[in-house]
Amino acid sequence: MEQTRTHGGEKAQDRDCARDTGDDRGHNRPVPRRRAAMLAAAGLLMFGACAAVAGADGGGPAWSEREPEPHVVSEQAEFRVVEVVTGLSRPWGLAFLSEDRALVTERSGRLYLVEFAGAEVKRLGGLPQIATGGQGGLLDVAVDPEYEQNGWIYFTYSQSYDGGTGTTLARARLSGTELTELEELFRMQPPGSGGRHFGSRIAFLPDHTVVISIGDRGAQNRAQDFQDHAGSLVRLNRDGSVPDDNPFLDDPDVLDELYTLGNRNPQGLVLHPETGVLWQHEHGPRGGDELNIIEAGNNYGWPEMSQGVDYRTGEPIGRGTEAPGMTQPVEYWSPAIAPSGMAFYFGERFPEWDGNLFIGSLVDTHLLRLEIENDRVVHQERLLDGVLGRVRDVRLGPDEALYLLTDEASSGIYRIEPR
Ligand SMILES: [Ca+2]
Repeated sequence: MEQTRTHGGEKAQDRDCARDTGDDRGHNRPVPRRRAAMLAAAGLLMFGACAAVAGADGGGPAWSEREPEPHVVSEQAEFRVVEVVTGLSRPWGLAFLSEDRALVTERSGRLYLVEFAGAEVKRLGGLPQIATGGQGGLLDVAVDPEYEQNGWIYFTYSQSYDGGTGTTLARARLSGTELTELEELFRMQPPGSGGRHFGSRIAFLPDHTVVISIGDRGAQNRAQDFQDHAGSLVRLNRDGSVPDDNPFLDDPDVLDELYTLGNRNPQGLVLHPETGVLWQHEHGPRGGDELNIIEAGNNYGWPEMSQGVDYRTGEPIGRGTEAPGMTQPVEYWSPAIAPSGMAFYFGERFPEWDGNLFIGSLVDTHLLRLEIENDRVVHQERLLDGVLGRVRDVRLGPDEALYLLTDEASSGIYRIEPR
């Protein structure tokens, strides 16, 4: 059963990840300890197993009101965790359409509408052909900044074309439980082989252009090949055309869509709601996971430089930890945390957390809280360490609560709210 495979063994090096976990890195620990203890104590291990089977065979997710962690006392805030939806199989992205409706993707290629008011989860139809396998599948989902006027929903996925597999951005509108007016906006060129490093998050800049992150597809030198979309951020107009102020338009050696260069495998991308600055994180090799502040046209160094080292040899990457003309991360993590998902918290429900940045950790199964001053990380706190499992996505809800997706065979949507 998939769960056995997921939890098996030591942290997988990510060159092995497609085989070991179907994802970037496996668990550091066999099973999240407190989660296992909690499930056992609540007599819910059987429930969890059944939910996983239901998710895997198409039974799908179900509403839940369980409180896996009813009272957490942390450095700044007391909160509880409510499992809103259970039985998702490896969800990847979460996006709110309104106060009480959200979309959630499963990497398996399923898209669901979550209706909070009616406590319902509905599977949506009308998706394009998606190439699942390895780290690929249906990935991020995002809602147009002017959704109430135009109804557009954006999503990224891996797709087979031109003899390989690549990351694609598409949009569609929602009519009942069907996607309609599907438009493919962008596909990376060239595609790649294997199932690794597709990226991919979606964010909108203040001018409503869209930025997506694309991994190096497991071929590191592609990130410094500027005739190649792999290993970069790409910026587009919402209809897929190239904005007339993209940073490399006047450079014949660089593809017009490229917004940044030298990114390894970014799975976190979020706009700071007050400064309008784009923040990004990406997986490093062995160590060297990075938090970056994005500036148009910058080269973030992979694989010319990294704070991590070569998986196999333990030797420095490229020129080592710095290289001329390349941008250093704001923060890095060695050993790796395998970051995924990211949200700034601004809201009244957790005034203590105002302006903090929250990042999910896959390999260390926690939610990281970062305090930031003058664009530097000044303090870090691990929340829910080992409690829920691999954290795949983090979003700020319209209700000013934080929402998490876990990345397990039986996963959930979790709401963090004041106790
Ligand atoms: Ca870098």
